[in-house]
Amino acid sequence: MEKQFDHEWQTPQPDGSTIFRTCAWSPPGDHPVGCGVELHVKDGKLVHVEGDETHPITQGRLCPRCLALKDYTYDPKRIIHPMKRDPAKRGQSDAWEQITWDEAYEIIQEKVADIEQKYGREAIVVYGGTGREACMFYYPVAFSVLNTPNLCYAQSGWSCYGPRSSVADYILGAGYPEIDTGYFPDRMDNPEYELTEVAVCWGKMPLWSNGDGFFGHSLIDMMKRGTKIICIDPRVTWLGSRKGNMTLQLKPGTDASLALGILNVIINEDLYDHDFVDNWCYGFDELAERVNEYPLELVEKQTWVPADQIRTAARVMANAHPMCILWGLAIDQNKNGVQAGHAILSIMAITGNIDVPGGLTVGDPSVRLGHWCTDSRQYLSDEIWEKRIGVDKWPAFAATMASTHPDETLETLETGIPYAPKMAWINSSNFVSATCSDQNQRWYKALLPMEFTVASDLYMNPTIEGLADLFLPMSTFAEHDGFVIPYYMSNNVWLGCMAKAFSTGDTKSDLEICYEVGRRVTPHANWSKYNDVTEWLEEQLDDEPLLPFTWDEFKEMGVYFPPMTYRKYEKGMLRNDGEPGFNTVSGKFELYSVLYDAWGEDPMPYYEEPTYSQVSKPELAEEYPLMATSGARVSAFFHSEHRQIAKLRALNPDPEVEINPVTAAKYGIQNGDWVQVYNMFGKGNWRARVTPTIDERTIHCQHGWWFPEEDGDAPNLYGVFKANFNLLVPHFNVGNLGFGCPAKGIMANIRKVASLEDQNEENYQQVPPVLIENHGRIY
Ligand SMILES: Nc1nc2c(c(=O)[nH]1)N[C@H]1C(S)=C(S)[C@@H](COP(=O)(O)OP(=O)(O)OC[C@H]3O[C@@H](n4cnc5c(=O)[nH]c(N)nc54)[C@H](O)[C@@H]3O)O[C@H]1N2
Ligand SMILES: Nc1nc2c(c(=O)[nH]1)N[C@H]1C(S)=C(S)[C@@H](COP(=O)(O)OP(=O)(O)OC[C@H]3O[C@@H](n4cnc5c(=O)[nH]c(N)nc54)[C@H](O)[C@@H]3O)O[C@H]1N2
Ligand SMILES: [Mo]
Repeated sequence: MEKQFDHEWQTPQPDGSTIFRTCAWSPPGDHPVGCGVELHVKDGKLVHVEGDETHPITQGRLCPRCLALKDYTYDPKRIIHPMKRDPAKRGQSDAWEQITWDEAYEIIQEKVADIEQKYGREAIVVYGGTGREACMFYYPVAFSVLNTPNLCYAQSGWSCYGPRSSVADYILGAGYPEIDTGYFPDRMDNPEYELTEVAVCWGKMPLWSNGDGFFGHSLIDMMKRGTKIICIDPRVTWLGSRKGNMTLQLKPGTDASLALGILNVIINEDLYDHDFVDNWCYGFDELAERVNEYPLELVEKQTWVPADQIRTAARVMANAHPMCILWGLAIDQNKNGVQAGHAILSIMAITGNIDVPGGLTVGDPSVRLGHWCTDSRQYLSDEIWEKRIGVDKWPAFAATMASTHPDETLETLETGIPYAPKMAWINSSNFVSATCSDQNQRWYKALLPMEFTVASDLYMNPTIEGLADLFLPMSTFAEHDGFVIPYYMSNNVWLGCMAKAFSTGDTKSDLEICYEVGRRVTPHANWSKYNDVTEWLEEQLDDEPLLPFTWDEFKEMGVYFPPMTYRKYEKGMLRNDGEPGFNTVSGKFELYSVLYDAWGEDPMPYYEEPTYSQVSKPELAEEYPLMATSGARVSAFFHSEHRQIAKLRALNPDPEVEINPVTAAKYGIQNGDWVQVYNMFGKGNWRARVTPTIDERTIHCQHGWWFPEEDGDAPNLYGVFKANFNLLVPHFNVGNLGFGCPAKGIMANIRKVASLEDQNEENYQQVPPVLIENHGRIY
């Protein structure tokens, strides 16, 4: 088929090198934004990286992580051969031994057979992290490769994307919706597209994060055409401070109250879209009643945002057409986040901005590339699927998430109830240590007794050093073939081709590992039927009528935009039965959730104060007078990745805590001083960045820190417990449906310390691995 725009896969150069054009996804770290890169390759080696100006979305722009790909690829610390280690020597960095892939596969085969025979395959748990390419394969790794129902994303309350996707599913009947930035080959110039008048970045900072497939700089393209931005954030960001834009600087964790306050203004000032509400919404009267419980004076008290600012923002949002809210991670990392998300989507619905040009696009369910991910479940019997850990207590969670419940998984590891996991497969997560878990030492201790642990990664990290017995070395996106699927198939507005440009060492992709291991250990599943992974890639395209091209043709195309249709709810394109409306129980957008009602949850959005705040715990207010938030993204790093790449580390050499100058002065802290941040759960040290962009009552800590330059042996494990915000975050601070955690809103205090090493008498280094007792369930 014809290409949709000018693209050349390979361009030979006069000096004998070749320029390859491909779409990036991690590894190394990135969400599926599919940034267009030009890889200059000579004699099979990467010599230079540029942005691809012919890429229709990124148009030549790249972040520093892609620009540092050469350093990342050839760093001597990168692991490019499989390695094994005696389980008795976990935590010893010099005990690894290089092996071949055949030996690695043999070990896996033998161990899986042994675990199966002794305990059953459900004793294997696969641990996966955020939306890298691996996340499209970790469900297959569990279901069709290892044939276990237990795939675990370990962050407490599945607090990333899972909550937002589930809310969208429950009340909108669709996958995670995102702002429309013109998903046509000619993008915003297409006559069907309309420019968003006002875009609201709500707990999301896309310029640094480019979350889940959305290229954040599209907002800059839109601002150049006239879009105005409202930021809802405890920190004033670059976007929020541009002329004509505005920031509502809220107290962390109070988003649901603010959203209800905004709804109050829109409904009581009659600023809503009557036509959309009358025809396509369910439960408006109940919502109108509920918002009256949130007068702006109360909302101001709860959120710290002045009432007149809330009123102004609500009016601007309601009067702008189209308007779109980009809702981010702060909605997930909040036990009240399901309600915040419900209220935010309700603002979009009643202002008539769902699935309209320039509004919030709803995924077209007929564009399905990526369905291999969930299809892999067919290879599990119903009997073994029933053994999925911890979901029986969380029916709402079980309805939308094909994984274990993270908090329950930790308790199962600790107690052996209902059965004891015995083998771990760590796939794309450095979770035990730096990032994707809370109360990290509990996870570390709970995983130490595994009989066998495999990890696949590109570099050594604290989790693998502390726990693994087998290391499978991975290829970067530039070193293998694959698809880039923004929004992980829930909203396939465009698709990217990842075409191999060169290779390094003995590295393999997640797909190649699935193929090789799957054929060996689960022959009844699909992997045995292909002769190589290219056949598998071909089949994915063959299966999709809306993707009329072969794998080889796709390489030459680079990017493909499937047909884009707006207002699909009017055309019968969203419901399984083909009728107009939304794919929900009521057939409408549910301002009142029928499902929540069935699950015993309040069917309407409501506000709940963070569990650990000065308001909820007045007795601790003096001891912990500040609200801490964490993990706002920076361009140098993707979570715990990239700390060993000198060029990137130079951009952000130390873990940082942002403190307002007034607060800093009160504590005698100067810019650049080391500061201990602590609360009743834990502590760590960060370097002060004193800045007026953060509220006086709030501090912000970076996440994901470890120090590849430090001693890797346990208990130090590359210093991973020295500046680790997740030690301050408890487990089981989830909402009624099983989602959320307080990583973006928890009480804490600060004190000046001498250095990173100055951790006080209860130094975590001296008493590992377990420092926090099991707090159990805290509601
Ligand atoms: N305090 C605090 N903590 C947070 C957050 C926060 O905001 N605040 N954010 C949380 C969120 S939203 C998330 S999603 C988690 C993320 O947490 P994780 O996903 O666990 O992120 P990393 O710690 O970077 O671990 C990923 C590992 O996978 C490797 N890797 C990269 N790409 C691939 C690949 O394609 N295949 C394989 N096999 N390996 C790969 C990397 O080298 C790295 O070692 O962190 C959470 N932690
Ligand atoms: N460079 C880089 N990009 C990344 C990642 C990375 O590690 N590095 N991680 C990826 C992952 S897994 C994810 S989930 C996304 C997340 O990306 P985003 O959804 O953009 O989330 P964050 O960057 O965590 O936070 C966004 C903003 O929320 C603000 N915020 C903090 N607390 C609150 C609160 O309580 N309420 C509100 N309204 N705002 C709050 C922060 O100050 C910050 O400016 O980024 C992805 N992209
Ligand atoms: Mo995430």
